[in-house]
Amino acid sequence: MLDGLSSKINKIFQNIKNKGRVTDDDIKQTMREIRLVLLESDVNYLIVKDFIAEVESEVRGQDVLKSLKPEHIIIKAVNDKMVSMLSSGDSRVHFKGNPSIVMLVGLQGTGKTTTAGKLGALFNKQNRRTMLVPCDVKRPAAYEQLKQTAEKTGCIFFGQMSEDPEKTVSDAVREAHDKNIDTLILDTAGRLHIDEELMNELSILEKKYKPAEILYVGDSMTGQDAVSSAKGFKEKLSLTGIILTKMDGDQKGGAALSIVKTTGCPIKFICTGEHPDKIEEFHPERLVSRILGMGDILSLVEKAEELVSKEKAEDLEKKLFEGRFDFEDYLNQIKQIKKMGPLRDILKMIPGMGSKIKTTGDEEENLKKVEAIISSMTLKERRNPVLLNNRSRVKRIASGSGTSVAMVKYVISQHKNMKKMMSMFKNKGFGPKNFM
Ligand SMILES: Nc1nc2c(ncn2[C@@H]2O[C@H](COP(=O)(O)OP(=O)(O)OP(=O)(O)O)[C@@H](O)[C@H]2O)c(=O)[nH]1
Ligand SMILES: [Mg+2]
Repeated sequence: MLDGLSSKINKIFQNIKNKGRVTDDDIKQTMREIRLVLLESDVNYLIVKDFIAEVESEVRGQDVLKSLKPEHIIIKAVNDKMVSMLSSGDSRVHFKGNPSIVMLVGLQGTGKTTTAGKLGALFNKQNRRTMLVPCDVKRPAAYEQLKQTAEKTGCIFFGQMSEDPEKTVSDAVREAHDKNIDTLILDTAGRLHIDEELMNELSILEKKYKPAEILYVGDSMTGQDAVSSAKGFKEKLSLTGIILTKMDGDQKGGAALSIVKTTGCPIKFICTGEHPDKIEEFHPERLVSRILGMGDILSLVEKAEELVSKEKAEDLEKKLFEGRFDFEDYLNQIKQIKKMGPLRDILKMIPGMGSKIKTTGDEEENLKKVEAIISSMTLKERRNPVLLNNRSRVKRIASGSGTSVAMVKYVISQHKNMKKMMSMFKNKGFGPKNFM
């Protein structure tokens, strides 16, 4: 996500770091470079202008020329101003009304229908009962698409669509009352351009049903087009927030960085893929720390906490240091890592890694192979790796896991090395505490 922007900004920071003290010219040059990177990332030029002016005034106010660590002052100023550029009011969803109605609006193909399912699944996890309501009468296939989306995401689907969206919603509200459904997500029609007919249709729904949330769904890959159409929707409807989709593409970041300032609406969610769980609540400070290569340690910790209990982690640490870490533990670790999602997503969240690590997908493949190899060991072998100093066992594991003898030997030697390293630490008087 926003990798290009991230690596360019990091290069600028690295240049200042290498300088030590900075001169007035260095600051000017740095501001020019940041300006260029933002413009190249398709951020609106007026927003860039204000942003640079604010960062520069902040940096100079901190007496950056006398500082021994000027890069800290500059990074902090960029960080703070970017967070404020991405913040506007409250980015939580506010449910109100019975049922609470969440209306999704946006141009054609931006991801409304897909997002309706993702949001419904997310709301259901928060103990709500969500029904998806088809309000797109324009495109004949839209009904079926939403129906399938509902099935995929475990949402209830409202099947009695009428020719008139107003009647559809009124029937859906009645059904919600009958079936104890507390949340409706309206999947509205898209258009290639903003037009009267669509806006009238949406305005009528807004006036009549007063949705708790009207969320504009914008395709971040379209950059400034997403921003200008958001502005168009905002003029006709009381948008309460923005959802940016397709943040997984190699888009430049312009949409994310301009849309809040342009519309005055908070971004509430970002979507990073087609899969139903590729939706995240939006936290400006987290996105900025990802862009600035400081990692997203909070998201990482949250993810890890969901999966590993504290006791389990401590237990594992003890085993490692006492040299009792066998293949059974190894396998458990691999399973935990896989549960956290693709390896490259995890690596990016680690501070300092973001801009440096280019993952190729090989890691993922290797992890799968290692898992297959350990799975092909007997429980006895896993618990007692010494047994693996045996050619026929190694051969059996290689054919059982569909890998090679060399690969099996490699995994065994890696495990040995790890144990050796840990016992070295132990002998030098290190213990788990030194690493906390
Ligand atoms: N990569 C990626 N693709 C997405 C994301 N969200 C949606 N898509 C894809 O974008 C395409 C359009 O999505 P839809 O949900 O049909 O868009 P829509 O706004 O409902 O389109 P209309 O109903 O025609 O206006 C589909 O192929 C989706 O799979 C995302 O976050 N990442
Ligand atoms: Mg749709």
